[in-house]
Amino acid sequence: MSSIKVKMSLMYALVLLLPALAFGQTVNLKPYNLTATAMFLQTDTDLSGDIDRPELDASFRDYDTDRNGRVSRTEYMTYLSIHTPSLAALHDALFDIYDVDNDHILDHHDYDNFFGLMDGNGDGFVSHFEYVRYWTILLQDLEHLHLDN
Ligand SMILES: [Ca+2]
Ligand SMILES: [Ca+2]
Ligand SMILES: [Ca+2]
Ligand SMILES: [Ca+2]
Repeated sequence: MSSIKVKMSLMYALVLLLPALAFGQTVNLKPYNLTATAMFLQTDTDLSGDIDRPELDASFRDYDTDRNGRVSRTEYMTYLSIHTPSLAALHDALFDIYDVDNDHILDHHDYDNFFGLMDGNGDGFVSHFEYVRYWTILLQDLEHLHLDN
């Protein structure tokens, strides 16, 4: 299968996933590699097959409701409690992971650090493989916060 065809079929999977997220129903994030792939495709807006720093920055921009260039915990949680209320505990934990200096605000250096965590080979790009590997482990580690019993 060509990579374009793979991308198209993944886009289809993403479209199927989105309504559940949008309406805040109970969300099953398994299998994690598919969830991570859907997130990757949302972030890789130019479909280049990897995520660069501007794309990572842009992925956080929606949360910045007062447009001051920084994302406070309140902005982040307010935005996500509207879109995915059933995942509040997960999002709260993710904010702590993003917020490396623990000042409750997401800033440029927080994104630098997070990008570095995902960019396994340090070449300045987060490949699909690197992204899915990172997020699959992360979603597994945080399973107790989002998995229905
Ligand atoms: Ca890209
Ligand atoms: Ca802000
Ligand atoms: Ca911070
Ligand atoms: Ca890389």
